[in-house]
Amino acid sequence: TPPTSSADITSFTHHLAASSRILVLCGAGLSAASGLPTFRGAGGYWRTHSAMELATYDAFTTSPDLVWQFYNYRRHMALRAVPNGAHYALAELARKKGRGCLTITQNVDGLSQRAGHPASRLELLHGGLFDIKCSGFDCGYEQQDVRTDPIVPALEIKDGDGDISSAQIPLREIAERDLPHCPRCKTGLLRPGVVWFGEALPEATLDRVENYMLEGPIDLIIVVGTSATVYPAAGYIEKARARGARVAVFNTEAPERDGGSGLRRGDWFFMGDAGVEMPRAFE
Ligand code: BJW
Repeated sequence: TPPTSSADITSFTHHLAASSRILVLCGAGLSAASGLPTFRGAGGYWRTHSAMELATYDAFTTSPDLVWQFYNYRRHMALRAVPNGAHYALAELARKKGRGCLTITQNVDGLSQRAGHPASRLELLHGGLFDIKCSGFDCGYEQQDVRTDPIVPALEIKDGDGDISSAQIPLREIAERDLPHCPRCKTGLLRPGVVWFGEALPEATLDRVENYMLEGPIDLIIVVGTSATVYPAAGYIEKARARGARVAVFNTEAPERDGGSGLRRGDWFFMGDAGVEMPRAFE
């Protein structure tokens, strides 16, 4: 697929300006320019484990210390990272369009919020890295925006530790009693407030997205930095098409032409780093 030509950019700019109801779907590629790894592809490994395999409830029950080291590392990296041009471009679009733009993100890193994206126009489909909740079945304890790093002393990443995401460095063994425990029930382990495979997405969030969809036709869906392989998130592309939307994709790689999430005639495709391409296309 050829990168978008300048004529395409002009047609996109016009459509963007004329659109009164926009949906934006974000994925890990949005934060790639901020130095945070994506899930699939070369960067999607943490030590010898695929990020996909660690982001599961099964992994947490069998190796809570491994999974906590993975999330503690990602919290640490996300706190040090800064938003890039794409986060800022989307935050500005959201402010400019007001109720005429809704951003739905699969990302948990908090970078859109830190770029000043209005919270009322941002839906977090997969939770947040800085939310914690009790993993005990009947406790229900949860807390938002806990930025303590490390989350408990045993998980501290010291400067001399090197790159602990690399399998070259021996992984510390951490006793279960030193992992984060629930302050309410005292027995349950705390877990990150993110949505793992097989878990339900937050219902109120899904409702708000659904309501926005049903309030009227959608003029445009902007799809940025996502492989569009995880549902229900990926399904919003087709839902928006069905509500009349044209599709603009920002990605370093061309989506497969599989009919589903693939490109169609009339779509825009901006190939390259979203951190560079989005500010340019939004000018
Ligand atoms: C760049 C770039 C640069 C790189 N610039 N671009 C329908 C059909 C089939 C299956 C299902 C279905 N509905 C549900 C399912 C099951 C399942 C699912 O989707 N499976 C599929 C794999 C087939 N879904 C679920 O289980 C969901 N739950 C659910 O449906 O519950 C139902 C239920 C109801 C009631 C009760 C109980 C249950 C939950 C899904 C949760 C996903 N969780 C994760 C982990 C989150 C926590 C964490 O961060 O650790 O979410 S998995 C992981 O994938 C993470 C991401 O948000 C998500 C999506 O990945 P993303 O963002 O697209 O990243 P990548 O790496 O895949 O792609 C990056 C892209 O960026 C690439 O395209 C690059 O080219 C590009 N890129 N650099 C621009 N610089």
